[in-house]
Amino acid sequence: MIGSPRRPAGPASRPSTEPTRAAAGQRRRGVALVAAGCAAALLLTACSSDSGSNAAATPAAGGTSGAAPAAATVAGPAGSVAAQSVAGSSAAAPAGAGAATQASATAAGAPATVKISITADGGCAVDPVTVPAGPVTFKIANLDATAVNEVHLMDGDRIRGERENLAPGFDSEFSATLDGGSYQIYCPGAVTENQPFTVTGKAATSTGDVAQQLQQATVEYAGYVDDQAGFLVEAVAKLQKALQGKDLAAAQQAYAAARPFYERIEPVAESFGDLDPDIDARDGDVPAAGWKGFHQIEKALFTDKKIAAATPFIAELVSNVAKLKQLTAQLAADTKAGNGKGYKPDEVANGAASLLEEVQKTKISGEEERYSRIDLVDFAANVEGSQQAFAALEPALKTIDPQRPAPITAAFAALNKQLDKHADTKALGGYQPYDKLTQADIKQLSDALLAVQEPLSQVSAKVASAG
Ligand SMILES: [Cu+2]
Repeated sequence: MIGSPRRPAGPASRPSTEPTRAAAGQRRRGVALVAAGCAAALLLTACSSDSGSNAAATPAAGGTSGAAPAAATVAGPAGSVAAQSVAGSSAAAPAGAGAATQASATAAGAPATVKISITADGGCAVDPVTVPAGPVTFKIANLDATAVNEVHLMDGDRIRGERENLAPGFDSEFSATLDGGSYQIYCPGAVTENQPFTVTGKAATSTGDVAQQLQQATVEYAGYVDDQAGFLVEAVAKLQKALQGKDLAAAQQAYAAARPFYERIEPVAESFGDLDPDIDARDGDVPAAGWKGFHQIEKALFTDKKIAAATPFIAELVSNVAKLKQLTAQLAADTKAGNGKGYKPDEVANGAASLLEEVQKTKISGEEERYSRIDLVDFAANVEGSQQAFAALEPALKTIDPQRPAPITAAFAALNKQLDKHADTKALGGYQPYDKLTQADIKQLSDALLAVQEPLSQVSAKVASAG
């Protein structure tokens, strides 16, 4: 969370009478949704919410497919400019178009379907690897793999859609509207982690209209945020389960596994009144009696080393992340509907900048994860969230000011390179513990961070004056 002093958590509520629409078409497994009525604009409006709950459906395992991991032909134009993406669960899941054949012959207007099968031998088979431009539904089945449990559709550095935490025996899907070009299917941990994926033809000719591109950026970012909130709900459910057991190391793992999903979208949570401090306050941020959430659990698991000390806090965390998911789903639906209650382009830009401020304030100083020392996990997650917000805006930025995006992209790459130096697959959360870094390491990270912050901070002004 962002360091104190905290902004006033005003309950300036913006009541919504609309039912949530984002749950429609969702096939996320075991996601508890809380019905709450509140649509707030990112970073500008705070709102309170109340809850009632209902659980989402849990679809069963997907069917097998004898998918062929063929080498793709990279036929599309390079440097694809994607238009009209609606990544993630906020997109209504279209009915599957049966057989996934090469070139996915579909009836006019029907979405192409791509099957991705994850198997225990490290396979991540994509079928077909070429589809025509337009709406595409990716149906992902984890048949029996424990080492590979996520799939990302990458457009350069941009995550156009993804599914994480896909346990063996489960399936899921996401949809995106793709323009012609070269993409990658990224399956971390698979024998072949990156596979080319080609989209032929053109989905929609971009008019170059800045307002439309900016609107598109908000829809894309809203989908990203809503996806992360969904993953957070799943990861916190796993943490709850671990806290019902006796395995301290497993509980610590579950804690570390849940953190990135929150840290990637933290500015959004901060726009919802007390939700951020309730989920992510550190000791001293709030009056001691009201301190709850992740970091109470962190202290119990890493300092007290007692699962029992953590259990009193988990139920409320589960309920608060469910509230966050509900709010992000509503925001995604509003953004897509263009009803004026969704994200604004400058909010996306400000969110990107504020995630890096978050790094500067609480990660470089090493105070966020002071008991577990997984600060670099949060650091990397803040950077990813920032980069995704920037990437969503990039097509519009190119229209507004063609020279502007390239140095920011390069600075992000340099920062990620610094972070990669500290990646450690054996360490909790996948990064070296923060107390193992030298002063020189921290200085390098801080300098690389500043090199992104500087040009990125000018983006929101550009976006605001264009919009
Ligand atoms: Cu935080």
